[in-house]
Amino acid sequence: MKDRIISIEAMEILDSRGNPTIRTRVSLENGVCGTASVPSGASTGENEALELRDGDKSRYGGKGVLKAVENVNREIAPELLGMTPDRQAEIDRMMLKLDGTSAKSNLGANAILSVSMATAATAAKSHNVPLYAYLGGVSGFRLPVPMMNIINGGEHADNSVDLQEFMVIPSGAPSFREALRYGAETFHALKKILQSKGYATSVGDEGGFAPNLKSNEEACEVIIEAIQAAGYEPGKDIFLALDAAASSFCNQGSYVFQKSGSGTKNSTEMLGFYGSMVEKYPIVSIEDPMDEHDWDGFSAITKKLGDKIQIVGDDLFVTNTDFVRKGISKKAANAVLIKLNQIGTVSETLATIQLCQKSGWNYIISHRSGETEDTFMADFAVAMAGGQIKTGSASRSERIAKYNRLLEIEAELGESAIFGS
Ligand code: 2PG
Ligand code: MG
Repeated sequence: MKDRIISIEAMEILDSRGNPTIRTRVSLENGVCGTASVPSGASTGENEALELRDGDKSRYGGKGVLKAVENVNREIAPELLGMTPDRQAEIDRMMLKLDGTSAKSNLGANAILSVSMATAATAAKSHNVPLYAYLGGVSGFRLPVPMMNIINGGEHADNSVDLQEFMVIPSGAPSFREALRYGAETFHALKKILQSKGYATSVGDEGGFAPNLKSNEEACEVIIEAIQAAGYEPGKDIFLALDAAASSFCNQGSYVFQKSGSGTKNSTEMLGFYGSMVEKYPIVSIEDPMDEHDWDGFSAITKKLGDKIQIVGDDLFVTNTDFVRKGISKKAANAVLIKLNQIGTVSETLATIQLCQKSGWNYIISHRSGETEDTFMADFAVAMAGGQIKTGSASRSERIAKYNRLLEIEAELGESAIFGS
């Protein structure tokens, strides 16, 4: 057979923050090859699969990934040579077995995921179909609504904003292409508004502005102003979403709004804070409103707001079926943020998505704050048909690459494309 894997080669590349990450190429006997690059988070959940770094301070401050590269080239590759790349489940299972730990701490989740994704990309090419069609089959035609993070705070920006992400969701648009335009026009209007108020318009890790605003409320206010200035109606054409990433400002059960200097809140006070934000602004989704250990806080906010808005677990669930199952039984959220590198294989990510589908929960395919030009996740979002993607603002090429790929897919699907959830 000519579609057997003849080589798997990894290399160290840089991500959008200038930190090392891993890219792997899978090559077949028939000349087809596919590559994939792995992203990296900053506000990571404690239970994420292990991202293997060299720890050698003389290179990249210890962040090199040469061990992970070697694990692909010397440990994983020899096991998989001769297989066909469309045996995704088997290939992923073999890597899990070879690693032998629940956190993928022997080989590194970055090493394993790079092979897992590159395998899928190569299989699609070998079958001569686009990646979204290979992964999604006949259901791969739903374009996601973009959740565009236009104000960055928390660990993603050096400013006075505590909450990590303020996003716009242009779900009133008729198509992905139009939604992207609504979002990009709002982003440009926001720039002018921030300039007129004397704020900086430099951008954070995900391409959103990172001004030194006076409060979290002011972030929503300026976004509402920008939506209107761009000619859209907040709460009809464009909605708001937050990712608090609350684990990043929680200290021993207290939520410390240190960056803005606006004091400390307990879980109940946080509930009041979100309640009033949702009353004041057209917020339709809040991610990680509480610390990842605060399961009761998550259940309380879901009870209070879960029938009106989406409550998303990111650090809480780390794309892991064990934690999502716990969340379902505790009614701790109603949606899951999906990040391939939190769990480390395509197959396990699919299992988490299938659990969401079975349980009637929403799911959002997400980038990481450290990204590359790889567009796997754009195809993956269309294939998984969940109708939502979170991949940053309307700037920085590593974010735009995903949006441009979605534009391409929408054009290719033509009238078969369906937009949104
Ligand atoms: C998040 C992500 C992506 P990071 O918290 O949702 O926006 O950030 O990759 O830093 O975990
Ligand atoms: Mg998050």
